[in-house]
Amino acid sequence: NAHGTQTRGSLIVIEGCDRSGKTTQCSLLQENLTSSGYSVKLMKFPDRTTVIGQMINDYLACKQDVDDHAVHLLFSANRWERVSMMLKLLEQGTSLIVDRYAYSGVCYTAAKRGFDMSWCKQPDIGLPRPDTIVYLTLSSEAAAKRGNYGEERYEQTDFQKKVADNFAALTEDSWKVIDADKSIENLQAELLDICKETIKRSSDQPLYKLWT
Ligand code: FDM
Repeated sequence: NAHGTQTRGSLIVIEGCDRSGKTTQCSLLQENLTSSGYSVKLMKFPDRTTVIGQMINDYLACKQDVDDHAVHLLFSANRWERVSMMLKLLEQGTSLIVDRYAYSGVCYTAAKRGFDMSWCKQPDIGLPRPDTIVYLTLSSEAAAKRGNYGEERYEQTDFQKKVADNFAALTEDSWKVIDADKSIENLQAELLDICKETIKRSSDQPLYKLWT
């Protein structure tokens, strides 16, 4: 900045249901921001590379059954085990583009019978609060045109509808809700603008804690 002091990076989260194009868009954001000279790191939750992430992966691949409460806590623990690294990077001025976060955690578990949003939020209270949350929406018709769901747990139409309803209920005013039913290039251009604006706006702002 103008005073030559180190400014922090931004925490930017991209959320959405399966097949909204999140992962493609996140990789493009990393490429485009990096080539424009920004310091950016891509992260994704669940992070399947850790021991906890391996347990989550086996659960999602239906290789292992885990109690619904326990797996919810594993997803949350998988975020907490990355917090110190995230804070360090942000402090060093690197912005993080995060593919799914606690909002997926809440919306997916709360789509199960017997779970409510308030219980689901508890273990993620206090995580670093994103500077921007983008929520990619896709109508069920537009989603159907993108082909079949994969083989993983949760990849069924009825369940995805409940997840989408939960996202709609969780959305706060500050969320940027974007219709993903457009070309990869047009969607990317919109997201790039949002990221650049966020990095500019939040560099001298404090980093808050989630749901506090
Ligand atoms: N998912 C993801 C959850 O159920 N809870 C969470 O906290 C997170 C981060 O895991 F169905 C679900 C969402 C999705 C599945 O995600 C795997 P990816 O993005 O397809 O790897």
